[in-house]
Amino acid sequence: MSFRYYYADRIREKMPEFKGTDEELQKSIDDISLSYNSAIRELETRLGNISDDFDKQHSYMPIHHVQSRLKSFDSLMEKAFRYGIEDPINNLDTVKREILDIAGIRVVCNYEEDISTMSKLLLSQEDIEMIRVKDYCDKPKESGYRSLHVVVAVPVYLVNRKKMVPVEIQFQSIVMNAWASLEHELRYKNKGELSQEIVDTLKACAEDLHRIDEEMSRVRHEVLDDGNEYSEI
Ligand code: 0O2
Repeated sequence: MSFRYYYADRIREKMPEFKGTDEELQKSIDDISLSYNSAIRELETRLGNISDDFDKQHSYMPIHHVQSRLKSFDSLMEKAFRYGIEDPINNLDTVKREILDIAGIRVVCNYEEDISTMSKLLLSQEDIEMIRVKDYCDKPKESGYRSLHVVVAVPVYLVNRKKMVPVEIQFQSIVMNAWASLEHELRYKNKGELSQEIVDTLKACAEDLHRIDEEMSRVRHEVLDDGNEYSEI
């Protein structure tokens, strides 16, 4: 996992409108880094534990790999403006309340069916609160993007307090992740702008890949039916 910390002097340079002292700014942003990085670590541990236990019981690991990130401060402020939060640097409590993907985890599963297995197992933990679900597997985005987005609040225990911290978890299959990574890279390289022809081609690729995802899953079941003991939970 990669921890990211925010630095008051760098933020102050870009956002001189912050009304407090450098120490006050550092204190608020330290609080964000600490809480959200801890929440990411907590969830990564839980996902690892579930995956290990699942492997023990079924000789199969549904998770291929996990990526995580703390949103960059620039991108957090840009999103806050987009959400209509006025003067976000001086209203960090509102930013924390409204922006739910400050901490993000991407759980890349082998097959599409593993997405529901893993998300259900995680959400069945009694101290995890579900805040929001966006199912782009069932209803892909206009671009062709597929993924299950779940925002949860996870308890984080600090020196003398417990905080519930929101984290956005994106559950994807390897195939969904391959498309999203390449499409993101192409869009980013082109500063967010792609011609309609390219957009249409990428959407067609997403649909082709979805068929491949389903076919791989079908093949998997054929192989499993041939004697492997694993059965779905
Ligand atoms: P990053 O770098 O991943 O953080 P928003 O659209 O951000 O105003 P919301 O509700 O967060 O509001 O959006 P959504 O669509 O539920 O989730 C946004 C995230 O999903 C994006 O994060 C991407 O990671 C991913 N995503 C959504 N649509 C697409 C898509 O068409 N292509 C790809 N490759 N990824 C997508 P950010 O914030 O863009 O960036």
